[in-house]
Amino acid sequence: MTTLARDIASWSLQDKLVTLRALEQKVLWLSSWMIHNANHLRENRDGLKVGGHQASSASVATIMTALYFDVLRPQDRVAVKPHASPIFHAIQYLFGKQTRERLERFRAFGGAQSYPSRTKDADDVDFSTGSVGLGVAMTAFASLVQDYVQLKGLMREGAEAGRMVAIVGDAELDEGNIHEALIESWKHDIRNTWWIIDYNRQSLDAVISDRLFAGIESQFKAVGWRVVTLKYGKRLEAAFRRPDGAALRQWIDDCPNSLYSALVFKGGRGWREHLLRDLGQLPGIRKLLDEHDDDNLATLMTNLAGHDMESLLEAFHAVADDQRICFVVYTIKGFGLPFAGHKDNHAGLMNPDQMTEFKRRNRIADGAEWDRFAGLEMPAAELEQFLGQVPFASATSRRFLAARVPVPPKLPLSTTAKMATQEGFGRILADLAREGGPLADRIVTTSPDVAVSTNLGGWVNRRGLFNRHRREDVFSEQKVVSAQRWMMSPQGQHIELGIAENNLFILLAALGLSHSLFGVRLLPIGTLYDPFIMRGLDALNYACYQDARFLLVATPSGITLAPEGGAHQSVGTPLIGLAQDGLAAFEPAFVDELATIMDWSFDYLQRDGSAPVDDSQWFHDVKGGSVYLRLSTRTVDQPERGIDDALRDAVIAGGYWLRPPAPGARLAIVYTGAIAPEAIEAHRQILDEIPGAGLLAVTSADRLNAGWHAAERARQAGHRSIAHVEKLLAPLAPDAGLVTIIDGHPATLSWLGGVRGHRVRPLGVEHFGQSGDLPELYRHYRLEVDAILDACAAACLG
Ligand SMILES: Cc1ncc(C[n+]2csc(CCOP(=O)(O)OP(=O)(O)O)c2C)c(N)n1
Ligand SMILES: [Mg+2]
Repeated sequence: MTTLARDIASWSLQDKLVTLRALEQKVLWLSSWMIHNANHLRENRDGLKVGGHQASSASVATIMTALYFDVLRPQDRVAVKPHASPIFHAIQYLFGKQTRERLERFRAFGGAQSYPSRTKDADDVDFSTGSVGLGVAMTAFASLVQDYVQLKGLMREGAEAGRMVAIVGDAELDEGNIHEALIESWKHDIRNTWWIIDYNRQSLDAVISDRLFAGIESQFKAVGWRVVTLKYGKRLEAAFRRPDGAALRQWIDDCPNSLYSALVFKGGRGWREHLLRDLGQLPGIRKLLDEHDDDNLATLMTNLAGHDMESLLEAFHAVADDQRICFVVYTIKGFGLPFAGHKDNHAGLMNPDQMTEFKRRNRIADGAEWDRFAGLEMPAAELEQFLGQVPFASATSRRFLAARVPVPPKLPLSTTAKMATQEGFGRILADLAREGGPLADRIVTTSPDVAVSTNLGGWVNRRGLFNRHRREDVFSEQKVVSAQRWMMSPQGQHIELGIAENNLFILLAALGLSHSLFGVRLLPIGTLYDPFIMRGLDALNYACYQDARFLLVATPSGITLAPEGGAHQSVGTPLIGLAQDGLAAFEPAFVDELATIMDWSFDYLQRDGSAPVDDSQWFHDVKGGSVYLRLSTRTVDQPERGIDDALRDAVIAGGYWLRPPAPGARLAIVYTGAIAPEAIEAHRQILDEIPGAGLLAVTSADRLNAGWHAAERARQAGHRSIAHVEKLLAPLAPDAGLVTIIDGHPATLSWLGGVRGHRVRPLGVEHFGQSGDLPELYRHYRLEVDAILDACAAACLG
């Protein structure tokens, strides 16, 4: 290449192609070497497999080179298929945004992550991936959120809408959550979304059935996606234009996936043998075979569009509109590596001999393995010049900081003497909607078809449904009386989803990252029935893993939903609340507690996840996180009281004495949530026999537990620290008994015995499935007053 102009905008296509091919070669080298180094050259102290996916990475080396070094703009956001993580890190390394040390420590502590991670990687991952399918859907919902903030005029001045791009493994399309998201993409008419399918026709175990893709293409089209299929590269296209080329095209089109893959692996001789046998009678084909030696024939026959830089650039740059697009890009798993096309190559690694050969082919000298430009034909200075002007890398930072939304010291609260926490939640939001203000304006609610039945109706009536397109509520236009007014517009603040809990959690992930992705702080609230958390649990975990911030309101819950049916009872969710990192779980019994918790949550959601934290501190209390409220439809008597600062702090720390124990008391009843009336009544009765017995209200087993662990860790590090739960239990006699009770798994509270060595009689639900009314169910599951009294007797007997 001649000396190039300084401004790459004026480069010819040919110069750009030469440069991009060089970078592609380097990206493939670095990704392969990174994995090789981790598996073969680094000390392995535990004998465990390190792994990494050389073949899956090679499959997208060309696509990702085209995207990152030419097509993408800084405002674009990408979900990279999980097992192409090495390619992503190699690209960032070439941009100077990833260190050599972290590449050397790929999959090691503190090194580049196995799968791209927003929170654990240092090189600007947009969307974490790992659990296949979730990152793909994330791009569609991120685009919806971009529309939400843009149409409300909240984006930064001059900010342009980005494209949300997913690089998708073809087997990811087997994940149901993708199809759930597709339906939502149609309903919300999502735009600016590209799903680029790495169609290597291989999954982990197998070669994919040939018939699959025809179906998938029609599915995309049915929900308004443009499907762009990129099958053959320029060389093959040229061969098809030669005499008898049409027959060659037909032959490849008809070639079963598994045969094509096998021939890719076998190489030139294999191709020749089959082509001679099937098309040898055609003079054009014979001529073509004569002109190509085995290596050239293999190169020609594997010239799929996904490995042809020119075809890819042409297709990506041809897009001039914002319609959602699915690119089906034909690729070869392991392209350019010795196990290309082999059906067992998913976890395959080049052995040291193969690596030596690969290194020789890449013209890399010993010691130059990590060099950014070693072995490339282009001068390093020209490559640097190019890299310095790549549009995607031009932004200094692609992560934004959004101003905090001020949270009032108290939320509006209009309680009645008897109320359920679910009803209280609905009222608080409806009051917020009516009173307005900055907090109300940044709340966005969403629900998978249970907005009304989780008491969001009042809020939605006032704030409306969000949609890019304005749609009147036909019932209201027709003057049909209804409690719900469902007007849709870009101003609306409720995003209605179909019944798909995966979508709920992935949308919450996208809404809950709006501050970082788009510089606009949103306070997302998602509602669903508590048992269906399990339906979307992986997606919930995914949202938390990315440090998205949202309030999850799950109601009704437990067996207390009673006649609504055994199938809807949730037993294990309190344990999910206890165990899920990044999610502070609460289960208030009373509405004033709920209001206190919600008020705190709006602040907690906005705490800075990147804030430094030391040994003396409680990790999530500093960094903030998301919040899960487990609520109930059971109406209970509300206490007449004001919540002062001390009570507020205790509710947030996880518990307070509703009836304080006498010093040295031998017994305490500890309850959580809607079972409060039984605990209160049992406590009243037990006072005759044990006058000093206490009644402990646990608003958050999760926060009590986390605070306890935090205090213990701080002490181990030499700091003075006493946990809230330790202070709470301090007045009790050392051999006191605790009777714990929750409408959920008893292990949620039974750990309290470990705090000071108290004996515990845990009550709760272990089996589920019966429906009935509350007295029947509480008797059946032994949550009624008598069961508590029996447990108290047992606890006192020791
Ligand atoms: C939810 C989930 N299930 C299983 C896996 C394990 N897994 C990782 S990659 C993969 C197959 C990927 O095939 P494909 O998407 O076609 O990618 P390719 O390796 O062909 O590029 C599987 C099953 C996973 N990461 N996530
Ligand atoms: Mg595949």
